[in-house]
Amino acid sequence: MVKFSVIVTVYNKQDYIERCLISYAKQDYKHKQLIIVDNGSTDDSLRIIKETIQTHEIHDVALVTCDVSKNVSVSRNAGLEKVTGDWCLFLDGDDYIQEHALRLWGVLAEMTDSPIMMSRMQKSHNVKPLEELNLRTSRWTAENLVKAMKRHSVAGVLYRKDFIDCFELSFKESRHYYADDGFTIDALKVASQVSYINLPLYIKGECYDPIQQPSLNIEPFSNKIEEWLRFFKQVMEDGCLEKNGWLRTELEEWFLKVYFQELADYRNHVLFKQYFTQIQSGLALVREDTIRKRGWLGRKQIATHLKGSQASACKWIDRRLNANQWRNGFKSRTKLYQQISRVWFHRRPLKKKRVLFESFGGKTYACNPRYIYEELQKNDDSYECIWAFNQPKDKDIPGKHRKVKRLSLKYYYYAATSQYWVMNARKEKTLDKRADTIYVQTWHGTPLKRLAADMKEVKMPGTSTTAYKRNFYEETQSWDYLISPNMYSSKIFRRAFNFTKEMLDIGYPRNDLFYDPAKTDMSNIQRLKQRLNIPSNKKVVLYAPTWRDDEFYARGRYKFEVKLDLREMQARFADEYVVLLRMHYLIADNLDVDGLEGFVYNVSDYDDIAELYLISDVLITDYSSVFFDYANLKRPIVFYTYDLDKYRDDLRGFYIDFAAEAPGPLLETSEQVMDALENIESVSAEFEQKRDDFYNQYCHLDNGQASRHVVERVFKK
Ligand code: C2G
Repeated sequence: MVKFSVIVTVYNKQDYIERCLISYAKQDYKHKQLIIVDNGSTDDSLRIIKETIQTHEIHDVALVTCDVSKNVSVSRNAGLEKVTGDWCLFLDGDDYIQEHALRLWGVLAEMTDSPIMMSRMQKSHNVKPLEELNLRTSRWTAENLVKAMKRHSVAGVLYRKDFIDCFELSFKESRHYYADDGFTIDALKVASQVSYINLPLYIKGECYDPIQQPSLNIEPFSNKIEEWLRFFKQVMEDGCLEKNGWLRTELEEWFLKVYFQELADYRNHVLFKQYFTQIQSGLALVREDTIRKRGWLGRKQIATHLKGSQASACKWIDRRLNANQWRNGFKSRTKLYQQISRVWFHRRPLKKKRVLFESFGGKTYACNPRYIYEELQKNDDSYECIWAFNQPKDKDIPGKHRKVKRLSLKYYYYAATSQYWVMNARKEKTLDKRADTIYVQTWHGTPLKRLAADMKEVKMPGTSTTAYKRNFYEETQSWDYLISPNMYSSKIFRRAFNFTKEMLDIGYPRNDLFYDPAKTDMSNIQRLKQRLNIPSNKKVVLYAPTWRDDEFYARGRYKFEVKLDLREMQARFADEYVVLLRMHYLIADNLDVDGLEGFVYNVSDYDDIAELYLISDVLITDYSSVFFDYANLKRPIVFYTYDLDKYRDDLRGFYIDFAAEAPGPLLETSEQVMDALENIESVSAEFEQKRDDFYNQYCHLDNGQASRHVVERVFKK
C-alpha cells in the first residue's frame, strides 16, 4: 500500500480551510500524511487549522508556518521538503477532495507505472456526491499528458516522490504567476505518461471575491504580461523541449490562445505598444505548422505583427474581433441584436429627452420606474417615454408613452438612442450602454439579505459565485445614478455594488404614494378593492414572501410552495378577512386556489405591490424587502419564517439582527401565524415601539418627494 502526503497550502482561507481539512480527515485510507503550509495568513486560518487538527484527531501532521506571506511557489516547496510518503498531492486551502479519493488513487497507484496521477476536477458549486456517480464507468486511462499540461495548476495532481527527487523538480520562487506551469512542464518533459481517473475526486473552490481578491488565474492580464512573455521565452528556448514534439505544440497553442484572447483586449492600451516587440519575438518562436491551424484573419494578424507594424496589427485584431462578434451573433437572437446595435444603432445620435423605462425585467408597470415616469410627465410632455415590457399588448398604462417589446430589435434601437435609462434591476447583459447614456438605477428594495459582493457564496442556478459577482460588478459600473431608500441602504449599496458615482439618498419613489392623501384616502382604497373584486366589508391580509436561491426549475424560474394552511385559515377567518397571495416575480409556480374562491385571491400578476399594501390591513412576509416599504404605513406585520436558520445561515446571510429588529413576531408554523392573526390587535400593540424604531431607522427619507427629487436632480439638472 502506498503512502500519500497531502500538501495543503493556505493563505487567508478562514472560510474554507475547515472544509478542506475535514475532507482529508474523512478519507477511508490509512497511509497518509498531512502537510499544511500556512503562508503568513493574517485572518483566522491558523487558529482554525490547529483546532480542526485537534477536533478531528488528525495524526502524522507537519504544520509549517511563515511570519510573512511569500508567493505560492515558496509554500509548495516548503511542503515538498516535509514529504515522507510515496506520492504527494497538492491540495489548495479553499479546495477539497471527495470521500474515497485517496482510496481510489491508491488503487490506481498500485496499477500504474506512471509518475503522475490525476482525476477529473469539479467546481464546488456543482458537486455531486461520489455515490451518485457510477464508479464502474470510470475510465482509468494512461495517456493524459496533454490534460496535465492544460490544467495549468498542480492542484489536484499527484506526483511520485522518487520522481520529484530523481529529476530535482521544484517550483521557481522567482515566478509569481506561472510557477505551477513551470513545474508541470519540467515534469512532463521527463514523464512518459500520466494516469487518470475519470471521476471528480478533486473539488475546486471558487474565487469568492473576484473583484477585491482575484485569484492568480483571474487577475487582469496586464499584471501578468511581462512574466508571461519571459516565461514563454524561457520554456521555448529550453534545449530539452525539442525532443517532445507534443509539448512544444501545446505550448505554442497556449501562447497563441493567450495572444488572441487576452492580449486583444489591450490593443489600444499602452501595454500593447510597450510589449509589442517582445510579443513579436514570442510569435517568432511559434512554428509555421501551429500558425497554419489558425483561421485566415488570425494568420493575417500574426503576419502583420511579425512584420512590425503596430497600427496594422491593431487593425487586424479589430477585424478578427468583429468577425467573431458576428459569428457569436448567429448563436442567439440577443447577441445578434447586440452586434447590430454596436455596428449601426450606436452610431446614430442620442435622442435628447428620450427615456427608456423598465421595471423588473419588463414584467411590470410598477416600482420606482413607474413613479419616476409619472412624475416626469407631470406638467411636461417634452419627454419621449419608452416603456419596455415582455408582453406590451397586456399593459395598459397611463400617460404619453410608447411601448416596446423587451429584447426585440426595436428595444435595442430605443435603448441605443435613449438619453436616459431608468431601471430597477440589472439590465439585459447584451444591452451595451453608450458612454453618454445616463443610466439611473433605482434598485428594488432595502436589503435584508446579503447582496452582490457581500454574498459569501452564490447558490443560484446556471452561475457560479465568481461569474455572478463579476457580472454584477460589470453591471454596477455602468450605473450613473443609484437611488437609495435610506442611509442604511446607501452604505450597503456602496460596498456591495462597488458603486462610486452619485447616490441619491432621497427615499424610494415607489413609496411616495403613502404620503399622498389622494392615494391613502378611503375612496381610493375602495376603488382598488373593487378593481380586484374584493368585498369592501372585509379586512385584507397580504401574504408576500420572497424566493429561495436554491429552489428552482431553471435560471430565473423559482419554485415556491405556500406553507400556510389556507383551508384552516378559511375556516377560522373567512367571516372577517380575505387573503391576498402575492408571489415574488421570480416564482414560476401557478398557485392552486381551487375551493378557496372568495377568500383567497391570487394577486401575483397584479402589477404594483404598493397598491396592495395600501388596501391591506396586515402583512405576512418572510425575508422580502417588502416589509421595509410597508413599515411606512405603520400597520401590523407578521413574519412567517419557517426556514429562518437555513435562509440566514446557508443561503444568504443577513445584514441586520433580524430577530432583534423585526417590527413583528417571527413565527415558525402556520398555526402560530393564525393565532397571531386572531389576536392581531394585541400583537400589534406589543410591537408598536419596535415598529416606530424600525420606521425611524428605515423610512426616515420617505416623505412623498422622492420622485420629484429624481426629476430635479437627474432630468432637470
Ligand atoms: N415583491 C413583490 N412581491 C413579493 C415579493 C417582492 O412584488 N411577493 C417586490 C417588492 O417590490 C420587493 C421587490 O419585489 O421590494 C424585491 O423583492 P425581495 O423579496 O426583496 O427580493 P429580491 O428581488 O431578491 O430583492 O435590496 C433588495 C434585494 O435585492 C431583494
